[in-house]
Amino acid sequence: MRHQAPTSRARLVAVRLLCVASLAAPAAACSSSNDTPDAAAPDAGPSDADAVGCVNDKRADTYTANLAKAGKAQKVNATLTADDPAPPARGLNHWTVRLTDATGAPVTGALTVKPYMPDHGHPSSTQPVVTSKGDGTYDIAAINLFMPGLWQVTLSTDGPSADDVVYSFCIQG
Ligand SMILES: [Cu+2]
Repeated sequence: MRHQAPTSRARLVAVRLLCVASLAAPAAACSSSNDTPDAAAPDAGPSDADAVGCVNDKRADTYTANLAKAGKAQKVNATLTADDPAPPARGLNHWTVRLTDATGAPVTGALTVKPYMPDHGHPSSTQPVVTSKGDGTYDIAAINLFMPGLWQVTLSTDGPSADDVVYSFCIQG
């Protein structure tokens, strides 16, 4: 039995719906689908789900298609226009992002992508391969989210639009 705080139910339901939609995903990637969000017991602390899946972690973004994030410096806005698998999952992920500056113009400069697990204090084992399309979109291949837990994928631009955009996802086992 896993106990969910009421405020986490919407996210859990979203996760379950996404899992249902991802019929090709391994069953292990959808381990939360057997949870019982209507459990009546109060949430007295970290739950089983927190320990194994970070599904209640408020640092994690709630996944949607075309998920938009603003940079820390408010100089860049990012949209995750495509991601395979969707939502991001354990293993190799392939993203397309679109970057615009504060005026809405496309950002076309160099982009560095760094996956990192803040709770474990380590980066990914390999560097993603970033290709600028020259129109504000970037192809980001081989984002290796190799273990379950919270991952932060930081997109760093340089030049006049230097900024860091952080996507955070709870990756299931
Ligand atoms: Cu780790």
